[in-house]
Amino acid sequence: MGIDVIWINPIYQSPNDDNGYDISDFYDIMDDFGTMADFDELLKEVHDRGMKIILDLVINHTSDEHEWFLESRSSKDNHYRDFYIWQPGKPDGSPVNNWESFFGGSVWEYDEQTGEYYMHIFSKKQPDLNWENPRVGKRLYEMTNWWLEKGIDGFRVDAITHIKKKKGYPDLPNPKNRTFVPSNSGHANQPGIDAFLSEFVERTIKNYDVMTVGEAGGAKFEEARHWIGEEDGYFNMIFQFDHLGLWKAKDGELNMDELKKAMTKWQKGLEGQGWNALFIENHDQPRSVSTWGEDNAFRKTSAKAFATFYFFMQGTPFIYQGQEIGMTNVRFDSIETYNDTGLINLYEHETKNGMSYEEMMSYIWKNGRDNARTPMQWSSAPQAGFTTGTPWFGVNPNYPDINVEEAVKDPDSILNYYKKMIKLRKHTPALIYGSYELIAEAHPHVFAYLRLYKNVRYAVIVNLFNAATEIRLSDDLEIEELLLSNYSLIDELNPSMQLGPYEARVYRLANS
Ligand code: TEU
Repeated sequence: MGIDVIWINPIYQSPNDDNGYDISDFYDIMDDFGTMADFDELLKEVHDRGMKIILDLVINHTSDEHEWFLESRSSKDNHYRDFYIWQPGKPDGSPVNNWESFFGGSVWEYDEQTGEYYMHIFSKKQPDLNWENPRVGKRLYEMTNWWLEKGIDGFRVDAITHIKKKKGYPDLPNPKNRTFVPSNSGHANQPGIDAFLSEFVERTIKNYDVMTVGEAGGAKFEEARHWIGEEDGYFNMIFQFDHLGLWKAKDGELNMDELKKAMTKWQKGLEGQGWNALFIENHDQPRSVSTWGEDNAFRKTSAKAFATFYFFMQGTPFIYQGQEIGMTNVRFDSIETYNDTGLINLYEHETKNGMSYEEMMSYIWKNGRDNARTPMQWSSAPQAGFTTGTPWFGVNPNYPDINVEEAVKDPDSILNYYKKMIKLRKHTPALIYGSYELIAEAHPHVFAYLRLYKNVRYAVIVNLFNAATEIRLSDDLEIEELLLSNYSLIDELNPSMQLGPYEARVYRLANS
């Protein structure tokens, strides 16, 4: 495709309660994925091709099957007890506070053995590490450096905004009188997190020439410089989530106003200060073509439109596997078929509280993380060519039509469009280094921006809706050349443009 870096989701030893984000041995590879020798070979082969590999670094929690936790839970005076967050319950024996886990229910799990609760902001098989204990940090630095010494090229740092918890674990305001309340304000981006982060960075990644991207849910834009400042930020980039979910607004319609605001805020705000991580999909989100775009008649066109929209902004674009062939959401009939521990907890909780099976399944079909986790569709062979055995999770039944083999052959495919985008970006300094300027700000359907570098100018113009529309470029923007489009027959150089549904164009403009 022309990509430079591969980010692999966790492949460490894990009982796989949360797709490998529950690590039981940081120094070993999960059996399903092979051995350390296989990993070393992969690393070498990737490097031989001039590419790089970054791994997930999961240091907010471990698996409950990690030896530290096995020791920790064994007795109150064990050397590892304070590696995790243990608290007695309330006097009536109920959980320590009203914080709700991301995956449903309390963040506290009672442990018979020692009669105390441990904290887990994700599944109960993912106990949170106690970063207040300096010995935890030491062991994590050691492990991180071990991987860096091996020669990997960096990390995507998981859930890193959550490592500091609010002191004393107080109950959170609960105006709706729920059993548990969403608990971000107890553990996302808490004061004091900076001390943990600076030491971590000082002792590990700062000493290596690597690339890092922090998953920073809850990080405030105003504090972006701490996170990713060019000079002394913790990471090179962060994943922020301001733009996600905006397709849920207004009866499922895209909220253009908010989208323009969210993207532009980060684009303008980081200019000259730091670098954005650009993405519209990952393993925690439903498929973009099904949510932001349209996955039937306009699947190809809308996938390309949303690709164009984010790909030419300032920052490093990430592509999630399958996005490049327009893989779609999936509808499995039965909850039994699903895998995501968060979804299954939610299903149990909501159906117990009276939500109907149909309502629940349509929620899952639309929002579930498993939408993005069906096996990669390589070909029209059984199981989409992913395996000759039984795959770990159901294949999307649309694989005979949507697969890599097909996409490679079709000059008009989404895959070939991505290749063109990558090539164009790589060869156009303005699309890498240029500043960003939103244009047609008030247009309800078109997302348009300029990239400006020295006196060179480019315009990216995308109709993000399923209806034709028009737009007129202002007179000072003189079109010179159409560089890319997802439509074939267009009037190339007219400043008054008729745009078809999901039509996208990239132009080079006359120099300013
Ligand atoms: O996701 C973390 C996560 O869900 C939060 O950081 C959230 O996105 C954010 O706070 C929104 O406010 C990561 C992984 O991507 C996910 O797959 C794992 O399940 C999770 O961590 C636990 O390791």
